[in-house]
Amino acid sequence: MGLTIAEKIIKNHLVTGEMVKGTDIGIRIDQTLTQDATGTMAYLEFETMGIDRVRTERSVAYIDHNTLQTGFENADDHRFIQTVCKKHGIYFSRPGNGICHQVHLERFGIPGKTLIGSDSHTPTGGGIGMLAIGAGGLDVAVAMGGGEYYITMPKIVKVELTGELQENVTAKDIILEVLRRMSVKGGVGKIIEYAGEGIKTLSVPQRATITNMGAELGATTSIFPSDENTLEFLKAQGREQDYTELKADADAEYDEHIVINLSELEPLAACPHSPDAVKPIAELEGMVINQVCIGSCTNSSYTDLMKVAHILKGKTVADGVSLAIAPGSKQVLNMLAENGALADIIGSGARILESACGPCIGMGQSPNSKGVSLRTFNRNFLGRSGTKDADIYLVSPEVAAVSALTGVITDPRKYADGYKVEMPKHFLINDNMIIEPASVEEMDKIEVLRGPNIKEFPKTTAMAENIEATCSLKVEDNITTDHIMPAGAKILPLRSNIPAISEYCFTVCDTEFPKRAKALGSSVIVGGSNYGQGSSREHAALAPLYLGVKAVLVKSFARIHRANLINAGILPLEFENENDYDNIDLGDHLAIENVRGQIAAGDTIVIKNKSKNTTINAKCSLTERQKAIILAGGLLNYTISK
Ligand code: MIC
Ligand code: SF4
Repeated sequence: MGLTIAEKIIKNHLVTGEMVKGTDIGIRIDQTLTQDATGTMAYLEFETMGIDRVRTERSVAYIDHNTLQTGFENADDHRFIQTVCKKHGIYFSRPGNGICHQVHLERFGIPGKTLIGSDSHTPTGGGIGMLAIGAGGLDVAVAMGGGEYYITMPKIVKVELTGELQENVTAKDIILEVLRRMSVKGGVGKIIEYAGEGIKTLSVPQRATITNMGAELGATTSIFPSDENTLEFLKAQGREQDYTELKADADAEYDEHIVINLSELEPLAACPHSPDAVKPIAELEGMVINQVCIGSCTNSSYTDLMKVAHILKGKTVADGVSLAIAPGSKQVLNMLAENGALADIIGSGARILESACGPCIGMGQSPNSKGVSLRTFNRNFLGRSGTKDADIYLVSPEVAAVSALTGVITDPRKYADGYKVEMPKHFLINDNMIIEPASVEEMDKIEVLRGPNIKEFPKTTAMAENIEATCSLKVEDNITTDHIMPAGAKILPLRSNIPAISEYCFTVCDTEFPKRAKALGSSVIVGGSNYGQGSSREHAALAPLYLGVKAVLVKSFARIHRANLINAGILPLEFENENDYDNIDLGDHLAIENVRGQIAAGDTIVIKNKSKNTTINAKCSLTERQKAIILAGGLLNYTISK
């Protein structure tokens, strides 16, 4: 039987297990990336492991999230990461150099290699044919130390693209269509592989838009073949030597098959508050908007912004609209500056932001009360923009730019004029914002600088014999990590301070939660399906850990968050019978007797609801390794003990 692209890469990197779907495998990791909001913790964890120098082919740390410096915290964290990198063999991308995924694609991504990153949009690398997976910081720390990365061997979905996009219908509309069809949980346990004649019409940046937002499907990752377009991109980045061809075998077998005819696609938008609430722009046309934001790791490439500049040239942003634009990288911004496109953007009245995540993670540009904001980003979860009652629509740069001019949601096909952005033959290459690590001889001389905001990784203890706990929170389906551990300009600076950041845990849903959980001392969170979707932030597990949460009992989990709970030593439980969700209420007293024995014995954990005098069975399908991690009180304890 032939292999798919993902299977070929996995086969080449397989260390533990066999490529049998649904079973656990350990793969060798060639490259890692971190960003600053998850990186501080990841490097603290790396330091705790006591390894001198990273054992990957390439590890890069980016500063792109926490760039709004309203106090000493973020600058201190940047300095900490910079010095850790210098000492331990990690490349450091300075603030201003751009968003991790965009820069990694431009300067480091290599087809056929494995990459894990402490950011859920790491699958952006799939656009260049990498097996690129988002993970918790601790998993990335372990991979930097040369450890394998464990995943459940995913099913493979073939998304076959036929036809060709009409003018002003874009790669963003392709991924929105996939989201419309598959939903935010449709990708769990799956890799999405793109194939078909239509992919030949898509450049690497367009493919990266698609694989980037594949994170919103809950998928393990998404991947495109590496072909002539990949070669063209790598050549233009001066990295022709990194090219290898990658394609699926003709007789490769897939678990699902979806066909999308690009010629029939129309401009789409994801409506509030979920990336899969997709509607045609035609249905939303005429809606008055207050803000437009263009940028993020989904849509901030050179080609995206050249198109935006073309649309804005000689025009003025509508009276009632604030247009903010954050180019994805210094390379993009520099090229726009050199060729004059930046002048066209500025001339229209757009507000130019630095090359960073910015408004995508609520770092500035929160919309007005009840504001309508069109964003080229990938997530529109409630409150993420910083304004809880704002409505965020996720759209393509084309929809965003034309709507910024008209002041209402507008179908960009009306603005079609035949203009096509040419892929540059040579991108502007200047890696002066990437600092190389110290040599092996010099590394001992480097002092790691820590600011007062940096607190230690919370210490965990081995799992107790019994759990006695109270239900401290009951939440619905599709809870995101933005609910569990909100981000934004006020909270993000506390990412390296678990005691302080824990005060905000779940406050989007229930402002009393942190106080209540702490007072209870030992508690359980109950939730619905797809619990923990969204980001890779391990803080969504570390803050509950700090607040005394011992287990999370839900209908189903999102992949990265479940892994983060296990890494933190919190027991991830799923109702065997989903109706039991109704049999637990806030404040119920729960008991799991002989929990260590139950975990070791098998898949079912019996929970006694002492308040209702009932018994609930929960699934706890852990691999032997995961059992050992949970029993040890988390991955860090487990790794150190090994
Ligand atoms: C996000 O887009 O939600 C983030 C912010 O990039 C997160 C990482 C984080 O919370 O630091 C992610 O996607 O993993
Ligand atoms: Fe940054 Fe937004 Fe991309 Fe997350 S999704 S990495 S916050 S740009």
